[in-house]
Amino acid sequence: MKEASSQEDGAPAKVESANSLAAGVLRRNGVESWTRPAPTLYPHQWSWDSAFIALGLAHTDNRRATRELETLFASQWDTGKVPHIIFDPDAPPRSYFPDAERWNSSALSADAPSAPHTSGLCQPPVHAVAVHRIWETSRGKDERRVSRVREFLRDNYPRLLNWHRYLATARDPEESGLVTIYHPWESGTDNSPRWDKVLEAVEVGDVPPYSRHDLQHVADASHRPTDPEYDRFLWLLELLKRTRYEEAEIYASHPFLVKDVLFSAIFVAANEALLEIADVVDAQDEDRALIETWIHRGRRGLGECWDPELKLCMDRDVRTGEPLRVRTVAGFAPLISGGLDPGRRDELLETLDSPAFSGHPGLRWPLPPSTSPEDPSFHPRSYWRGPTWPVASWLLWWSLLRAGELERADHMRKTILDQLADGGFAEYFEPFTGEPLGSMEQSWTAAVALDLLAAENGSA
Ligand code: 2M8
Repeated sequence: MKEASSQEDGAPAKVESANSLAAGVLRRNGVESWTRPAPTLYPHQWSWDSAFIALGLAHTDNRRATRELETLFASQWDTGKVPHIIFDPDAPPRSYFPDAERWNSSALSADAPSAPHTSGLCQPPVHAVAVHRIWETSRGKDERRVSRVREFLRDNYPRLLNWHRYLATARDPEESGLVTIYHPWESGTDNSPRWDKVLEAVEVGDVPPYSRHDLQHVADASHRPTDPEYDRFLWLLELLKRTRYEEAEIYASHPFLVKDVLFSAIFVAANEALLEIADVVDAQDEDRALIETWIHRGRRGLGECWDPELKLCMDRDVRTGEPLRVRTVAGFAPLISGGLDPGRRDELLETLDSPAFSGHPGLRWPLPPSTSPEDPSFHPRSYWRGPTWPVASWLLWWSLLRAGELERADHMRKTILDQLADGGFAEYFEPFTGEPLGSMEQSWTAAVALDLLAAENGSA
């Protein structure tokens, strides 16, 4: 993606060409009404990938953006849960594991859709943010487009509200403002050291035999989670199946129950977007009051997870009540949830700029690695244990913008685009060498590039 460099300002041709490169990735990964996260590594529809994809498509193909989310929400469970994977029945056999058969969700739970099959987990709720972006990009366009998008908002508002209600109730029976996850896959940061302590305490039982397909699609197995990590992931899945994906039973018996601060912060930001969508569709006042409660509760909950020594926010083990003290990009959660007092905001920015994150002198690009290079668990090539993820950088850029930190945000936007100009639309990057890792044509990387490029044009 050499042409995407933003270093030289006022180069509309470069932006144009970067745009078409990013749009090309999404086109190639597209399957009828939705988009694969990556051509071979991830051949099904993933929940938060689709939200980011729709957010990017909002700038290039508004209709496809709405279809992406409609396809996803068509598989929403009766509980309101939006499943983390929707399995494509036409994907090549043995192309991804665990597959639909292993999840067996429609046979086990009356709440699951019968077709297409889905996983039994969920992922961070970026969806309302994407829907809001679709609305924003339609404004000022021709009246037919605006009314089509308004219609889309009307149709999907109840689905979004149900999804958020599920998270605020089933996933937070304590009303703490923090969302409980049942599996590292729900966090989206699968093998992050955030989960090490809780996973270590899980006694792995008899995992039915399996073979991993993910390792066939990456250049080096060390980029992906390890086999012992996979055994634990698969064991947790077996335990969830034993409960038939029943929320109350999971809460009573499951060994992995964690208050995830990144998930919770995205939930707050998504509730802010939902509040604006509620205005567009003239939702009832009770809805607005409810969404506002979730926002306040979330910010309060995140405030209680603050670690004054590390100057970051920490996840919490629900079963022990203990904070999980690891320095990762998730610690910037309060920046994402917004509404900070200036003191807390400054502390977070200080941590962001420090050698523990973007200020580390060895970094190829001054962008926050997924795990701090100063944390003992840091690994520069292993998935969420150290590499820089453009999608995580996007989240921080967007949060800086919302916090009114315009100069910083602009600098970060340019840096992300320079990283992509150098290494392409990879899934993640080695933070010191800048080497692209994982999948080389990752949809959400291309999608966030489209959003960043649109901001360059002043249209985001
Ligand atoms: C990764 O997760 C999947 C399992 O859900 C995997 O490793 O096989 C994560 O990066 C996750 O955040 C992402 O949604 C998914 C697809 O891109 O891949």
